[in-house]
Amino acid sequence: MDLQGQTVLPTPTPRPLDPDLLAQQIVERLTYRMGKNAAAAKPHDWLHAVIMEIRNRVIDAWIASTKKTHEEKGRRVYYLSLEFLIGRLMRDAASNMEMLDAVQVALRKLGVDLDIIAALEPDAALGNGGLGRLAACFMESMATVDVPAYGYGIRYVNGMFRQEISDGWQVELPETWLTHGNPWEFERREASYEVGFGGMVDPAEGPDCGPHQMRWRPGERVIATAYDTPIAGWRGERVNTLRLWEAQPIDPILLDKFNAGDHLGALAESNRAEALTRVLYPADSSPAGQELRLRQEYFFSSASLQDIVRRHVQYHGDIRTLPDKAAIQLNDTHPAVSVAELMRLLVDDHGIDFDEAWDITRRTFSYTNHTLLPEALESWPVPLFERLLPRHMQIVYAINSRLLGEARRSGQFADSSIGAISLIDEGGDRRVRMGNLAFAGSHSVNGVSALHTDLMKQTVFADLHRLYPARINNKTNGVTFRRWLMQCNPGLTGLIREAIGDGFLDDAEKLRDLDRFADDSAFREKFLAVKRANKAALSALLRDRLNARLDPAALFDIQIKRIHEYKRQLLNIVEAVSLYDQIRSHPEKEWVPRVKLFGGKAAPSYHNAKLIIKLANDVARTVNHDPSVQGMLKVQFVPNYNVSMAEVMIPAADLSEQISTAGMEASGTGNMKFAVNGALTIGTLDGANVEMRDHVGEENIVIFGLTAQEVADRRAQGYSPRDVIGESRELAQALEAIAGGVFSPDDPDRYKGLVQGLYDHDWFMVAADFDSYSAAQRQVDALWLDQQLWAKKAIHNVARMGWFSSDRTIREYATDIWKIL
Ligand code: 26V
Repeated sequence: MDLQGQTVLPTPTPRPLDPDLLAQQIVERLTYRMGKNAAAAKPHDWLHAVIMEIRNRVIDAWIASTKKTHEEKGRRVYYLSLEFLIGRLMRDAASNMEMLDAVQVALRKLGVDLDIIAALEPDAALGNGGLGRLAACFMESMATVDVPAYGYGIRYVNGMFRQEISDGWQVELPETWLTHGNPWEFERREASYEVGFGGMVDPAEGPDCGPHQMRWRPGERVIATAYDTPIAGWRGERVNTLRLWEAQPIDPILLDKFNAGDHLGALAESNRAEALTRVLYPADSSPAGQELRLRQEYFFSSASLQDIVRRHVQYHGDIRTLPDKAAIQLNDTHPAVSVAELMRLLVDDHGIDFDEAWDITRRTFSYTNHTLLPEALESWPVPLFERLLPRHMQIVYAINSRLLGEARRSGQFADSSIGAISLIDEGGDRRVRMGNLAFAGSHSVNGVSALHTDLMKQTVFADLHRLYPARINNKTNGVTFRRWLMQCNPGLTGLIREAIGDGFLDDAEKLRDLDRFADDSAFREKFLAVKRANKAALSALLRDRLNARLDPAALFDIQIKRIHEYKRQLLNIVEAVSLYDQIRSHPEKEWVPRVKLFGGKAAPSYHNAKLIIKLANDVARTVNHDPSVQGMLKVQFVPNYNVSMAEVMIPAADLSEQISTAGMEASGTGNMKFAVNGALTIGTLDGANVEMRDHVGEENIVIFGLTAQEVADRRAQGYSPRDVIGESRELAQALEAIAGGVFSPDDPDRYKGLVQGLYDHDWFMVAADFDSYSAAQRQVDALWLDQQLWAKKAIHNVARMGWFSSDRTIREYATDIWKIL
């Protein structure tokens, strides 16, 4: 008790970081908590024991951060995302808690190799690609720059599928990341909410009920239970919470149904609830099975909004002050139904007048758009939306009538053009446009690179932008340099520290100091040696896993990302085929030895993407078995590309392939990771490549191809790929070889359709950009022959990429959108 008679709880004492003590704690953990004899412990046991010790420190800082957040009573950020592509957490947590060295030494004393046990930790792969990985980088950066933030998402039992390559084809297998338990998560049974679906809506009755107030009686209900994972920022200054929801049946033992003898009914209900959080949806899944996706979106939106509102009322009392205390960021439109859900909570549960609720809602939400691809813009058939969410459908209509009224009053829209603003797409079957709902319900709408933001204003949101010209803003993506430089590339990090000191660890912009070392030949040699060692490490890994033989002296040319036609892996493969052809025709020339690596997953239903994987493997088999190009060209597809594989491949890259059709890649973030690890970029003027060129200097990046404007113009003029192919002998030959079965003798027609698509329409402008790309590749070869010049350019890349730290991005969100820094 203290003097005021209050209970004083002991605060946890800071844990000293003595490797001997740490070793002792790890052994004690193993022995007394896990019941294992250290002498007989398996690597998995060591991993678990080490994570528990790291976790202890994270928890101390977590509790302190939570306390600080409560005391400050300021605004909190809520980052709603259907995807968090985290990868492994152990090294990240240990490094951010500044205990990585101590852990390594402690384990060495115990005869355990940190790298070996670290490799056993499964990737948390709760995302498809860039959007999910950005959410993970943002979580780490928010903790680092001291933003009190909660991430909200779904705890998928099966995250991103595991990709196997069988006879060159992609095979999808379930990823079972929770098999050995997840030591990073804490189940919070006290944080549970009911989420409803379907049923009926009646007017609310009572003396205090407003005209818009309704009573929703869902036909079906499930429980959302929270699982919290602590996310530690750099130097452990702040630890934020990632809260993922699991779906459970409302009555876990379904007593009523069981007692009534309806055992199958009980099972069906519990399966139905649990199915909600069983799998992550692939990025391009077909409309069939879409109902489950909308259920997932509403499930996690509703649970998160209920949690946010409950917390607000508990700490601040008055729900009307929500916008002052909560900033909710919608990561793409997947959580857009949250706009209608908050309206429902305000109007129906809190009895707030509709117009006031609308004002509160818009001041609370902001929305980030991550793609302009028309097929990726979410919309839901009105009948489905209405059946699943009858109350939300009414709210959408009510919002829409206000929105259209505002548009009409502005006098800017003819009756014929006002339809573009509507929340309902009336062309064909009626659909709810989630992008328009997110836009209308937010005070800020941002794109993820300067080019993408401009295109948003000109295309998808042109009309809404006219109505609300101040709403769209740009926040160019970034990546966390802790994971994507310090942890994945300790060799380069050590070299940079030797050269310019430790300042860049806390402020990525300080990497600038490295610029002058580009002219220091001794430094260049060391820089090249680090790259060479990283290439040797990747080669060793791929030799173990795939029996691949790669020469670390060759130029490592890497394209790793989701397989999609707009990303143009096909352009890269066709160019490789052309190069193969040229080497065979001119063996006497001095060719630059190249290793071309590909990695990435295709959505299971995406036919052409899967065919492109097969083509990469077919080309690899042919090229790698041809003695006439031995030592000059090698092609390898790396199966099951994921965050952990990226952490090995990116530090080993000489050349980074960022070759999307201009105007189609919203930003890209792999492009940034490669450049900061000293790869040169070959790329189009698309997404963040444009800004990378501005930062690293145009002499330090290889740009080719049509600009976004030129792509649009060519399409408008009526682009004829057949003519373009006719004029490029190299392209025509490569395409003939592929279509003619040179790489698929077992099935000569396999690629006929794929190649025919290039002749017929070539929507992604592979043919239009081929010659320019091929010339750019020869320019890369020429540069490679001057290793000193190559190193100089690569060093300039590392030195000038500091701006692309996600700390900078998050500071911009915090200042401009969330108004908290
Ligand atoms: C979704 C779909 C669904 C339907 C079929 C085609 C398709 C293609 C792409 C997508 C992805 C949509 C959202 C997304 O992941 N965007 C990515 O977000 C990253 C972070 O901002 C950004 O760097 C990437 O350029 C962008 O593609």
